[in-house]
Amino acid sequence: MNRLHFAGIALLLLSSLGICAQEAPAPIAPLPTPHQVAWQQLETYAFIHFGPNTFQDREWGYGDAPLSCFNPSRLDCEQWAKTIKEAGMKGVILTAKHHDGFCLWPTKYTDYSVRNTPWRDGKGDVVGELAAACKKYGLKLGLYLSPWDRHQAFYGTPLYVEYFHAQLRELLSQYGEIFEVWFDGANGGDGWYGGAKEERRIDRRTYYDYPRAHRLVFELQPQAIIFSDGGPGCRWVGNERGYAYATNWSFLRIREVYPGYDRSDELQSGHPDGDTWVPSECNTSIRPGWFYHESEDQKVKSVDYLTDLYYRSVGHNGTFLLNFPVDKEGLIHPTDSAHAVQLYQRIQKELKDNLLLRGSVKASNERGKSFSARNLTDGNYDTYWATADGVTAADLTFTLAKAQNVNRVLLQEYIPLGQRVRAFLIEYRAGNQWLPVRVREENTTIGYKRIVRFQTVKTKQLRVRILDSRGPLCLNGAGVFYSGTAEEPIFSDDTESTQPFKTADITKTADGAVLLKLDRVQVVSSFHYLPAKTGKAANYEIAVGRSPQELKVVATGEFSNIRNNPIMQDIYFTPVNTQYIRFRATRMVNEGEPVEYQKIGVR
Ligand code: FUL
Repeated sequence: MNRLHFAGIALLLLSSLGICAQEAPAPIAPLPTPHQVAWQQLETYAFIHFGPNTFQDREWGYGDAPLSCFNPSRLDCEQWAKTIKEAGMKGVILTAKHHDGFCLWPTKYTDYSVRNTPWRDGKGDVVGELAAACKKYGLKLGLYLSPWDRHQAFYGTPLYVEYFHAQLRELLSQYGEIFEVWFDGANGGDGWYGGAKEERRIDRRTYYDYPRAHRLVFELQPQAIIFSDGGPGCRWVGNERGYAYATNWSFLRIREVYPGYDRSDELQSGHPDGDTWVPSECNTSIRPGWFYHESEDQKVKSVDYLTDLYYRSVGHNGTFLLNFPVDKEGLIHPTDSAHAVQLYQRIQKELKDNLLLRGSVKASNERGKSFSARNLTDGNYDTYWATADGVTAADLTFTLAKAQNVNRVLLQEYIPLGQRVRAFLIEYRAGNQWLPVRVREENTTIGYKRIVRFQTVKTKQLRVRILDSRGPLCLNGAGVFYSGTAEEPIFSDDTESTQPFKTADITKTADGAVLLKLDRVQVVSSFHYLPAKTGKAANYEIAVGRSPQELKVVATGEFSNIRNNPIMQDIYFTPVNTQYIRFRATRMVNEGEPVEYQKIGVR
């Protein structure tokens, strides 16, 4: 008997027994690779930013930091790994090379690396030490290799591209398995460039020869997910605040997106009509900056705030990449590690008890026995509830063991068959009627995981009404929870200090600078600027004086990374007695725009 015959007879037998051996629903493209599914299941992992910037109090090193500055006194990658593990995270991505070009591993290809620093007499290797710590603690390792390099004299020439690829090969062959390779899209143009100190423009789409770099990754580390604005493995979520929009498709029209994509807003919800599976990764730092600054020791994101981000990243069909700015000693700061571990405990507590495990789930449509709604709570990733072909809307009714407080619903689509759901609604039973639960966000997509928070209701029944989908429904997980508190904390996006600014009249000068006039001469020691959506300053000059005609420059510099991370910019200078403060943008992120601000002031 050949295989086909056997299958036919088996089917006949099963259907005569009343067990309809239904076929699985046809997949709907775009589809993830098995590596992308495994990557998405990691859910949370850590980022580490560390390098000369740590010692020079900078976010974007110019590429000229002396090698002697890199000398952490107690660097301990096991301390990082332990913290990350205790925070429930599954891996860590390290800035092997940031934009300043300094290499945290003893690369063959430049002198500008750990090899020529006083740290461990030049015998250290941060990448190697972290790889060993990850192995010991069961974490995955990922690496960030900045394409933009403000150090190398030959940046901008074809030689640099060879250099970049050679370093990539080195990193991918020396440190064991790599789960993610991070290609950053930022490029501010100017740099040290071997002393040339000039602005260099490259074509971000073509210069680095990404297709070749990708082939190298596929060859040496086939499981590695390649991050960039447009993937191909996973995409930037379009902000550095750590969240995706509630509506979040794991697709992109991949040919349109390139590193430094200017419609980054679209990355927050993906392209519903995208042709390629490129899921979102939500990255943010536990502090305002990516690198360590002592001045931010009091600005570590609170556990409440981080919890909110978890729900808006993992709970919005993304992964959560949380950065720890390792400090000058070479350690994760105790406040940062405490908050990260408490975040984990908090999530564990809020989503500990799936009330459905003591209740029941009924579906208004089932494709057949093997696709029953029971699969939603069996804990098996690969069994799922599915509806019959042509059925793209259905209700799931959840009955709990007793009436009780609830305020979270978790849903998971079986993404190996594609992302499908376009709209749903959650209702609860109140007496004889079904009422909608009160949510703060739209209920549209589900994807790998969607966690809906709503105002606490006491009920015995809930109903998820899936209203629209790209095909038959395929869901492999569902949960109902009570977070433990009926109160929803209130969140704001700002982590800046709430200390008031000095009262000032603010005007613009004829040449476009911003002039602040205080009511009298007084001591001023800092300037603060929260950029607006457009008109972002890239470089600044601050001048002070007792009259607008006689101003003296007290600070100049760069607002590193302001394009992607438009947070409050704080500039501190030697305190001066002054009445006038002039802020001039000496360079704009988008050339030609007048400078604009949301908030501006001095203290
Ligand atoms: C950005 C960079 O410019 C920042 O410095 C940081 O590395 C962040 C994660 O990505 O684009």
